Amino acid sequence: MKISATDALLIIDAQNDFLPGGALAVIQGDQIIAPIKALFDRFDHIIMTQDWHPQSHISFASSHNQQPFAQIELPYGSQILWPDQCVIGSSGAELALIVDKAELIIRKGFHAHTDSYSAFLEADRTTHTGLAGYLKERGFKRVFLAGLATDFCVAFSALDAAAAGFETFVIEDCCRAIDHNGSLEAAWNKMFSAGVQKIASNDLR
Ligand code: VGL
Repeated sequence: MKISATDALLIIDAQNDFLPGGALAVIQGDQIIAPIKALFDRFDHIIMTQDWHPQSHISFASSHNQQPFAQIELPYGSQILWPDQCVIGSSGAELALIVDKAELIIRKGFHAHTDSYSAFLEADRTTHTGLAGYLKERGFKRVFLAGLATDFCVAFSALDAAAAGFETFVIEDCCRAIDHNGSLEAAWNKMFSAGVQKIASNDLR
């Protein structure tokens, strides 16, 4: 597949807390770094996201006296509770991948009472991050996703990218999953149903 000037590479949450040793370490999360770096020269346009939570964020188990991975009902729906991670200003929240060429770094999950796996729409499904408008205004047609984690922030972002009208691809070898209770398979099923395509970085020229 040939990359064109109207394609954007969207790198999701490549942050220290999601790498081995981090607060919510994704198994083999560090193995995405090399294949993503190999794509830097191939894409003209790179955009990144950064999870950016205030202390005592609503998605933190510690905010509810619960254990990580418990699930609770919130006004906007069901929420899995996570270890404290990507706290604003912490080293865990720092990007593990410095991309000089990145044209935009969009932060998400900064509202204390709403989580945001997606780079486009927060968990209330009504608050927009502005990313769809940004991509449209700049004339991008296709979005290629890489990052962490396949079954949460990557999948939610891919689904919303497709819903916003972008042709959407997930570069599988540039992602790793949390895979909690079958979440990886469920995420792929949802993505395929929505027309999201799975590709390998080797497919890109
Ligand atoms: C993520 C769980 C909680 C992710 C972020 O980046 O996929 N997953 N926060």
